[in-house]
Amino acid sequence: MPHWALLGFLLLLPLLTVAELGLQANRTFEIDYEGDRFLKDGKPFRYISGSIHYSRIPRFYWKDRLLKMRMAGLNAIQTYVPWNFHEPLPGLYQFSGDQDLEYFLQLAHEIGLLVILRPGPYICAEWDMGGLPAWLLEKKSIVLRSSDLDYLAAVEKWLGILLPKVQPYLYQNGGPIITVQVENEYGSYFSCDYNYLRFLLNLFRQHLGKDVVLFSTDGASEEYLKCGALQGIYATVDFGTGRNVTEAFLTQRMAEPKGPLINSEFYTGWLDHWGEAHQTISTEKVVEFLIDILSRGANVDMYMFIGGTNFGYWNGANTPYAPQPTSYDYDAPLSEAGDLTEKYFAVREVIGKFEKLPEGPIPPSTPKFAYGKVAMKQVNTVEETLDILCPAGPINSTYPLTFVEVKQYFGFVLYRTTLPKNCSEPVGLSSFNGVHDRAYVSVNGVPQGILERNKVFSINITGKAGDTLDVLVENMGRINYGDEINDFKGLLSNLTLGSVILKDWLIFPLDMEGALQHYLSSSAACSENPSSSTLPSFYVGHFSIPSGIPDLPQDTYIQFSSWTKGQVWINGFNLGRYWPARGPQVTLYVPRHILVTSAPNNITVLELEKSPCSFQEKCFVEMVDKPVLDGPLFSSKKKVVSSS
Ligand code: NDJ
Repeated sequence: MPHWALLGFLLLLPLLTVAELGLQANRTFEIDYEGDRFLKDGKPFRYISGSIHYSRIPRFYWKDRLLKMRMAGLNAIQTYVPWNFHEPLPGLYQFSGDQDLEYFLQLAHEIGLLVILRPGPYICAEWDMGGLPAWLLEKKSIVLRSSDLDYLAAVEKWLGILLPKVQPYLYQNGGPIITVQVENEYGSYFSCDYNYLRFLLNLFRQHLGKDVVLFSTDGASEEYLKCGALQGIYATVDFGTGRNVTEAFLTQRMAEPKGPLINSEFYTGWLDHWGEAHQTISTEKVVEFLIDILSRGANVDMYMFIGGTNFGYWNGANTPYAPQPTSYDYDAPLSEAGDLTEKYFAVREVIGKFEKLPEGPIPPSTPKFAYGKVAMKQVNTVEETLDILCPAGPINSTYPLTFVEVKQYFGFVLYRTTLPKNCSEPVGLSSFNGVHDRAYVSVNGVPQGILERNKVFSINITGKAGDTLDVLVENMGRINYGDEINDFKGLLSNLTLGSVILKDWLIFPLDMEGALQHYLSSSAACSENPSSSTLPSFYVGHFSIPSGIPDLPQDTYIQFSSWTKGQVWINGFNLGRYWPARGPQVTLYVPRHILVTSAPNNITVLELEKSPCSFQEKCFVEMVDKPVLDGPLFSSKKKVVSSS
């Protein structure tokens, strides 16, 4: 049986139970300070790892991606655990399906990959609020990532759930986890609170025992290590192709004069923002630096080896406020969709110079299928759907409340009031930059314009006294890096009309998934009198998987030519945000496991600005077989960035 087939066969076997993992004794993984290396079962060991975030890949594809990583010659993977992915509400824990961390760890183990686990609690990662749950902000003045007592209490409770789950998967206990990171780039954060790090260290030791190697990661400069490194936690650094490798490792040596050299994040690509050119790093640079790092006997994790997708609302943002798009392709060796790239083969070849590569074929890229154009119909505006979107009815408040105050953490909230005076001539509606993050404004169902955080603070509106003013506010993703991670959403300050403060709001927290169920279960009759295609509205379309073509359904990409900005679901699965009008991302990845062959597939689109649909024209989305992450608004091809 070829090696590849054997791997497949092994994967069909029931995965090891926690108890069985525990039976494998006498396994050790430790730091050899004298030898500047790790020892695994007493023998010198160096890891060549790749980052994969299970939260960005559907469970359906975990095995495929992990096998490709193993076949690249990696002996380890590195992954974050995003707290907010597992505890969406205080005390509500989710660890099944796409959130089944233990299954992911077992798979890695079966495939022969060790695991470097990064449970945070803060992770950064271009992930909403760096993985911290937004409900922490219910205490308005909370100092996150510090010894703030409420923060510590929440962390203690969470890690008390998480760490006992991963403890059986430690290498010493028969599992794949060789090292565990404490916090993430803590030295980049303002609070510099050693008591907080000591608190975490104690918690990790209490739950994971004394033997596991705990480490920290910081940018490779003395300044970062000052607040990020702590005695008892092994200090590592991260750097990309913009750095001098010797100098970068010397900074690690300032904190750790002896022990293994480790680059915990060697950047194979870089992150994107809406409205900026797609970032790439050339294969040549990656190869040159990887050879340099490995030649020194250093340990390395390639960040990312596969980036995956910010499905739903999971993207984060940088400052000044710049949200990241849905794709987290990262220009990594495996594409967002798990395809083998030129970079993959080049990296594999480099690894092959240092380690024996596993034998057998590499799993192929998954085929993509262009299902073609799908006709879309406007069904209702958001305003027309309020009964379904907000069945409990609105909250009354003299002044606007934030998302957290109405316990809506993601998506959209509609703020409604009436105009206190006639505005027959245009009057300024001003937000004082209190709109987080984007507000779609209408008066009596007539679109007036868009307010946007850090960009558009005021628009002119017209209407009559007593008219309904609707302000639909979108949360575009919370800041994940830097000192402003307490990122409240909604209307954070009053809106004024001319010099008058607007009061007496009706606040509708919107349950989009509820509306989805409605559009999935009903035949979604079009509204009798479809309103303007420039009001935030739902659109629905259906497509069937062609019969007679083998191996369908296959993965695809959904393209929004002439659409502007919104959110899209297929068969109820929230694929994420589209915004071709700002770019650079133009298509969204559609994994095949969400498609069905037994019935037409339902596409529901929430277009927030302007759709191409009108009474006369037909409008479409299109299912294509190639991704476009570097849209036409940005001409620069293959821009090489220097990362820290
Ligand atoms: O540890 C961080 C990781 O989670 C380090 N990074 C990564 C970039 O992908 C990722 O967030 C940094 N991000 S330093 C900040 C970038 C600011 C533009």
